[in-house]
Amino acid sequence: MKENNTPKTIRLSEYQAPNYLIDTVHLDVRIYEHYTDVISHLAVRANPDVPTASGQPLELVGVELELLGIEQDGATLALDHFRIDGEVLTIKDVPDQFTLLIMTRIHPKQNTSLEGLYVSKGMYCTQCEAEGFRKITYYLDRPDVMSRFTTRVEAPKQAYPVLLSNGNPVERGDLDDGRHYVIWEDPFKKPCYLFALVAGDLSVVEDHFTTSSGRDVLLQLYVEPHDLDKCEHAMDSLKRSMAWDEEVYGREYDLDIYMIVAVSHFNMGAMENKGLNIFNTSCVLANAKTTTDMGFQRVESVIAHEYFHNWSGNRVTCRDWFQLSLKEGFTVFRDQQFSADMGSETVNRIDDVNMLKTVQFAEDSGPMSHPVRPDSYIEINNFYTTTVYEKGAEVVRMIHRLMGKDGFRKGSDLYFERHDGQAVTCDDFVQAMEDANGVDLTLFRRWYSQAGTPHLKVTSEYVSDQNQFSITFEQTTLPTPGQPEKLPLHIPVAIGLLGADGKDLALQLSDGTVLDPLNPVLELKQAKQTFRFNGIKEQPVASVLRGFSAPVKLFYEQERAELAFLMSHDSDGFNRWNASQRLTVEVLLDLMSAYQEQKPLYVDSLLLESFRALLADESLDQAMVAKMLELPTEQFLAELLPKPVQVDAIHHAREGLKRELACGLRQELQQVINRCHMDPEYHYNVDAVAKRSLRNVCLAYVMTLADDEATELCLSQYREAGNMTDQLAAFRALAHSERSEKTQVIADFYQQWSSEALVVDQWFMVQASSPQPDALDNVQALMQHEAFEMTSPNKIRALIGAFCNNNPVNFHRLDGAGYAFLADQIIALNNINPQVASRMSTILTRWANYDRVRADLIKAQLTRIKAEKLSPDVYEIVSKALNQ
Ligand code: B3K
Ligand code: ZN
Repeated sequence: MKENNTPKTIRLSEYQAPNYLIDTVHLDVRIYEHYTDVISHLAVRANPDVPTASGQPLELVGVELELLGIEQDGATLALDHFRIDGEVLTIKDVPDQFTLLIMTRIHPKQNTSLEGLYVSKGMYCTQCEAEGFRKITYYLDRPDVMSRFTTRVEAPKQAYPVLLSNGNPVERGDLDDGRHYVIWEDPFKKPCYLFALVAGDLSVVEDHFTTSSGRDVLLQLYVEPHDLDKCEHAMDSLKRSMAWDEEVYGREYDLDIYMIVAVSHFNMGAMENKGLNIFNTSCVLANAKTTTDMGFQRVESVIAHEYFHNWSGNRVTCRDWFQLSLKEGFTVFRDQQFSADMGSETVNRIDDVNMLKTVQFAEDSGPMSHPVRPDSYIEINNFYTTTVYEKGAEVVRMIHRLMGKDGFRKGSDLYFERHDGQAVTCDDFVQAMEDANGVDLTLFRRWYSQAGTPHLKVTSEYVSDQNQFSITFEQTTLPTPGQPEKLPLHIPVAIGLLGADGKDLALQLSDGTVLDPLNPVLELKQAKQTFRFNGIKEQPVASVLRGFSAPVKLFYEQERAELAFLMSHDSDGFNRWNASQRLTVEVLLDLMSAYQEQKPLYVDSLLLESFRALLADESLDQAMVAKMLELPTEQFLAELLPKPVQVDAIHHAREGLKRELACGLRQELQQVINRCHMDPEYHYNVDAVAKRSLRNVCLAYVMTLADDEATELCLSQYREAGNMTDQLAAFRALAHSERSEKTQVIADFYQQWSSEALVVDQWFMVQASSPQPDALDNVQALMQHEAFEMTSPNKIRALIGAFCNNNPVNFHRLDGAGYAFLADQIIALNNINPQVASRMSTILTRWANYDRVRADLIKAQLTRIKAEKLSPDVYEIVSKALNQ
């Protein structure tokens, strides 16, 4: 663990190009029972682009390494020629060009940080992004140093028959003492964060892909033998991703082999190492029996995401870590486009926007708020955030909207061609878009540097005697840490005006501009702007920010009747759904007031009847109907509604609304359940997924009544389901109820699935998110369960993460027990896995959103954590949380 004596802030403004470059690296990694030796051969030269580089000392970084020896140009380096200060190895008096040989010893089996080289269930694997390579050897661990790597991996053959690294295998052989080796050569130069190595006893599934230019690529998926039946979907997703990137972006794969390895202990979803992706098992393994539809979707999108990085990230990489969104924002956008093309565009958009509004908006209004391109950090791992990823993707999406599909493609072609093999900046990306399209995006660039979610206040007016509809936008962004003043942004607002028949009216501005009927967009560039539409012969209903065309908070008052109208007529699927959400929120606000005033709950019949119509109409997109019926989550409402968050009122209003709707629509819900009957065979396609999601949304409603009939329905679905989507939906509905049958079902589910780690994660998650008052006691008891492991990020997320993130009413208990529980876990995890500990601690950064009592309780826990000896990861989050 790194210690935080004086955690240093790294600043973008202090970026300097490296004094030295490393042209080639040969790594010799020798795995022994108790330690691993790493012998690194480097070809180093002074950076010709830095005039002052020559004669400077060479400074390499290394963490937790035992240095066994160094040679420069073949001669052992005398002790007075180098020194080690903390993490820096400085070598004095180096020539302009020389070789270095560095021998180090590391202890992967003791590495629980899951960064660098570590062991997961007996298998050696690496995670080097962002700065894990320094835990393997001394190096210039920064992304603007790109080198050609060869890697020799050596290990006992019986225990580790599979030895992998980046690129192509060029040599293999047996050695004495039952050891063997393989040499890998990666022809592409890369930064060390893309280095990977695997040694283990793994089974492999193989396939092939022929690229557009006719090259054959061997595809390999390495898993534990027990998981061989869960590889098909990932392999299929990979082939579809490869074909899609050729078709949509003109990007072809460049090596002869593409390997994916599934690892159970992994901090994130997956890692795009060149030619050797390493995946969390949760993002690669899937089959009908063990994986929900949501799990299938996740596998498809993460497989695509990592594959797309081969161009957006690997061939063109980041100059420094402040530019992280250059590869992450762009690649998330690309995987979102891919998922939209594979399934339902609208449903994908709804899910992505929901997540953005719940998680990213919260981050952007708290103490960790930072621009898409941050200005500073203490620990870069803390900046793999939803702002860098998801808001970054929204920024790219806005460019896509402004350039249009073809213009965007011209821009991306130029970007890839111009910067292939380079480490570049977000600015270079925007520049390529500008140059390819002959446009000026100067103002638009502010999206990269300005933090915070813009508020967009909209007012409109219809003047009937002039046939004119005018709409006024006012944008403001609240101050964020380090940025007290905010400037107006360039905001594309997609818009439609609906006539009384529900059809879109033709849009012509008062200056004569006719908006493109296929993509009508207003471009805001000032703090306040009014647009006037002429020739509007009737009072229209405006549909604003269609497709969520910009990541802003929209404030536009519309009557409930208008929302109901949009809900059934808007030609934009996203806004149709959004109208139903807005109407639902209005009704929830009624119920929250009733709860607070202890009055009986009354549900506006407009919502009830709209839902009745949705349930009855089989001609509608059934996936959309399911989405519209899903109530906004408590976390979404906590972010959306005025502060302090009314934790209990939100919970009781939402539960009350579910029950009232279930009561009022019982018959219709039952009819949908009958109509969407369970299929004996599982198929993963748009229609089948839609049908299951609609059935299960209805099942959850019915079970809120928890009567005998509903319970029997759930029990029979639980028993008869032939796939995890249906089984888990029934399991969740029962486990979250007050019915006594649940005890048996919870025990039964574990018994059935105890040998499937990913299903056990679901089992933990369902119990951790139960709204019943015994949830925290159960979570605490489950921490002692045989399947729980404090060294497994998946288990921590499933139990501790699910309780603290997805169970607001229990986590925010007024006695503070939820907060104390989380703080205990953060303190324990700080020593085991700082990255995971730091992720968990972000939950406590939101104290300012809560009432005095809760805020004080959270702050007390933050203070308790801060008194510990902390990793820089946790230190950065906790200190920023306390200093807001
Ligand atoms: N690039 C990796 C994330 C690495 C996280 C380092 N803490 C996965 C991805 O975004 O594809
Ligand atoms: Zn990524």
